[in-house]
Amino acid sequence: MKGLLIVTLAIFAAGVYAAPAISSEDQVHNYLVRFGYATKEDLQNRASLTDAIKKLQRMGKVPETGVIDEATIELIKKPRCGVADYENGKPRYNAYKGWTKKQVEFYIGTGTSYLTHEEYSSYFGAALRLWSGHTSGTTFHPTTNKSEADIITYFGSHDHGDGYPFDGRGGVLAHAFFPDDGDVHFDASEKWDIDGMGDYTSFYSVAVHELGHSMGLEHSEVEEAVMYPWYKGGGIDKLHQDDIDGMNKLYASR
Ligand SMILES: [Ca+2]
Ligand SMILES: [Zn+2]
Ligand SMILES: [Zn+2]
Repeated sequence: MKGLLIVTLAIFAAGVYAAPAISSEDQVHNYLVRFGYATKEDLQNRASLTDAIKKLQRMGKVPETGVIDEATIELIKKPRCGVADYENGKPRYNAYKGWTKKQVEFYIGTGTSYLTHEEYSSYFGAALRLWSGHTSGTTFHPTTNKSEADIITYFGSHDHGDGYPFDGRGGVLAHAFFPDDGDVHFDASEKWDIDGMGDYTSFYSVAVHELGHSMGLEHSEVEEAVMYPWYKGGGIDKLHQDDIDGMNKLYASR
C-alpha cells in the first residue's frame, strides 16, 4: 500500500507541475533572454525591456510596437534555429570565426527514422557543398572515425548532453556550434523529410542554415538570407548575397 501511495502522489505532483501555466508575457520574456535580446536585468527595466521587444520585432519583421502584442506572441511560436540572435542584448556580427585548418572532417552520427541513412548523409553533404565554395581552400571530408571528426552531426531529443536541451516538436528545430567546434544537432522530435512537405520540416533547408553556423556565420536580419533565424520552409538551393558577404568576411581575406 505504501508503494501505491507514493506512485499516486508522484502522478499527482507531475500533473500539477508538468504543465505550469506560463503567461504570454513570461514566454516573451524568456524568449528575449534565451535568444540574446535582453539580460534578466533588462527585464526589470521598462526602457530596456521596450528596446529588447523592439529589437525582436525588427528581427522578426513584425510592427515595432515595443509592447507584447498578438504579432509578437505569434512570432515566438514560429519554428526556428536554437542559436541566439544577439549576445546579451548587444549586437553581434554576421561573422564570428572561420575554420583555420585546411581539411575539416565531418562525421554523420545518429539519424532519424524519418530519413534513410543515405538521404541523411547525402543531403548533409549537399548542404555543406553550398558553403564550401566560399571557404577559400578549406575543404570538407566525410570520415567514419568519430574521434578524428571536426564536425559531428546527429539527431537528439530533449536533453542530449550539451546543455542546450531541445523542446519537443515545434519551436527549436536544430542548433549548431561555431568553429572550431562546428557540431550540428537536429531535434529528433520533429517530423523530418527532405523538402518540407505538409507538416514535415525540411532537413535540407535546416541543414543548410545550421552549416552556416558551422562555417562561422551568425544570424542575419536579412529575411531572404539563409542565416535568418526563423524557418522558411523547404526549397533553399542557393545562398543569398548576404550569406556570401558573411563568408567573404570570414574567408576571402586569408
Ligand atoms: Ca523542437
Ligand atoms: Zn541559426
Ligand atoms: Zn545540441
